[in-house]
Amino acid sequence: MSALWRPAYVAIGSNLNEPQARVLEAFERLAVLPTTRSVLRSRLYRTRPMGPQDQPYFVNAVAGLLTQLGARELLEGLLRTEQAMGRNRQERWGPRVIDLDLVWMLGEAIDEPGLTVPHPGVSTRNFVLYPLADIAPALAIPGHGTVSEMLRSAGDDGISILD
Ligand code: A4P
Ligand code: MG
Repeated sequence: MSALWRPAYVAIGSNLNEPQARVLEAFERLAVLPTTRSVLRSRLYRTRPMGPQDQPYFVNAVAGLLTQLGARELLEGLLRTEQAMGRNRQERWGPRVIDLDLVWMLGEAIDEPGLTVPHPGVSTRNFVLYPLADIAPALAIPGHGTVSEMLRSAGDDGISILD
């Protein structure tokens, strides 16, 4: 018997090497992870960098997946995808070709070295909350309320819709 299909949300960010194309490529790659389907795609947003300001603006988006993978297996798939797309880790919060963060997964509350779910940045980062609100406005993060509520306090500073 196969495992349950569970919803999971993955935040996508890029600010190097044609970021808009990299985000679209990431959507495609997420859709072909093992035992995983891509169900929803947010709009794409142009966002001011959080962290060092001497780097290009980011393009951010969120993918809504259904997957039979566990959280750790999905994280491994995200890290492999980052590597396949040429990510090399350097400066914290520095520029990157692609960053894939597991934002939330049904039934998972994990706080371990190497994996925290829900992702701790989600409640304050408007570059995650705006795209997440496109596809999951009613999603509740324990201790923080719904995505719509978090969005109201995070505000829209430095963020615009890419057309
Ligand atoms: N890790 C732990 N939990 C998770 C999770 N839920 N999802 C671990 C994904 N990874 C998770 O990540 C370091 C390690 O986090 C991974 O190996 C994984 O085991 P990283 O992506 O290599 O490190 P980083 O990105 O340099 O640092 P950090 O603190 O994770 O940065 P963030 O939080 O990812 O932020 N500005 C804008 N406008 N848009 C952005 O997307 N992104 C960042 C990076 C900075 N500024 C930005 C944006
Ligand atoms: Mg990351």
